[in-house]
Amino acid sequence: MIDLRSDTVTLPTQAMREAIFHADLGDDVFAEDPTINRLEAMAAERLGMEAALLVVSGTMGNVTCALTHCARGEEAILGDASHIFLNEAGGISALGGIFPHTIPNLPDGTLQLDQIEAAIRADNIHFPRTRLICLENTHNRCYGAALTPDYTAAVVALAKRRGIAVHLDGARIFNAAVAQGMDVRELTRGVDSVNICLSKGLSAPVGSVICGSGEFIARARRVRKMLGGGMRQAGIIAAAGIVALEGMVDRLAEDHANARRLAEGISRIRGLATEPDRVRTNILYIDLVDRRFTDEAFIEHLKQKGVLLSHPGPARFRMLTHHGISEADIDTAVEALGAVMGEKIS
Ligand code: TLP
Repeated sequence: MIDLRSDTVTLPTQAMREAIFHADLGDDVFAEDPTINRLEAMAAERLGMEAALLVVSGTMGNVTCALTHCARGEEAILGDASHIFLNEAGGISALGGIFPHTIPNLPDGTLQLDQIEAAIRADNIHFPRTRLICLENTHNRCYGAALTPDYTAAVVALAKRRGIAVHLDGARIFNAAVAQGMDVRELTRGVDSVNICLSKGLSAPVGSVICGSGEFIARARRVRKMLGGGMRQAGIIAAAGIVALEGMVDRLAEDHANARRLAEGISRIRGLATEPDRVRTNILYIDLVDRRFTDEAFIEHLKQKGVLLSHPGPARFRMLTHHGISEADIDTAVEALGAVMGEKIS
C-alpha cells in the first residue's frame, strides 16, 4: 500500500528501534529518566527555549499548553481552520473551560493582524479575559503552509503589547524550517510555548515535546500529571525521539519535493483539481471535480489500486508524503489516480 493518509503512519527506523532497546531508563515522574531528560534538554536547545517536557501526543501537547496559559472562562484566539479548533475533540473547552474565539485562517495559514487585534477583549465584566493566541506552523488545513519569521514576530509583538501569550502548534515546525532553509529558532523566537511532534514526519513511534520558559514548563508538568500523562519509564519513547531530532530533520526536504511532484502529476489528471504552486511542504489537497464517483467510491477505487488518502471534507481529499514514500511511489500513485479517473498519464 502507498499510504498517503498522513505522516503519522511512519514507522520507527532501525536506528530508533536500536536506541529504544538500549535506552537508559528511570521514573520520569521523579524526573529520573536520563533519556527523557536528554531529549527535553536537546529539544529546548534546538528550539531556543529554556525548558521542555515530553508528552504523549500533539493533542496532549496543545491542551497541556492551553491549560497552563489559561484559567477556566478565559479566552484563546485561534484560527477557524486550526487543528486545535477542528481536530482535538474540543479538549481546551472540555478539559480547561477555555473559550475559543475563532477568526478566519487565510489560505497561507496566517490570521490577519487587525482581526487578532479586534478579537482581543476590552477589560469589561461582560467579557471573558483574552489570554492566548494560537498559531499553527506548518498549517495542516492550509496545504501545509509555512508561517514566516516576520509574520510570527509581528504576532508576538502584537501579543506582547496587549499582554497576551502566544502558543505555537509546531507539530510540523521542522517542515517549516526546512522548507524555508532556516534554523527552526527563527520560527519560535518570542513565542511563549511551542509544541513539536516527533511522530509525524520525524518518524518516531510516539511523542511530542512542549517547550517554554522554565517557569512555564514547571507549571505544565503539573497539568500533564493531571491529564494522566506522567509516563514513568518513557525513555523508551524519548530514545526514538532523540534519533528523530538528530537524524530525521534534514531529510524532510525529500518529502517536500515528493509532495510537489505528486501535485504536479495530479494537476495533469482531468477531473481532479489541486494547486501545485501552494505545495511548499509535505501536505496537499485534491478536489474531486468530476462527480462520476461518490467520495467513498473514489477512495475505494484508489484503495483497489494500492493507494490510500484521507477525506477531510465533501469531495476533498488530503495526501501527505513522508519517510515511507519514495519518488517511485509518487509516480505509481499518480498513475493509479489517472487510471481511476479513466485517463492515461503521459
Ligand atoms: N494531525 C493528524 C490528524 O489529527 C488530522 C494528521 O493526520 O495530520 N497539530 C497538528 C497541526 C496536527 O496536524 C496534529 C495531528 C496534531 C496537532 C495532533 O497530534 P497527535 O495526532 O499526535 O495528537
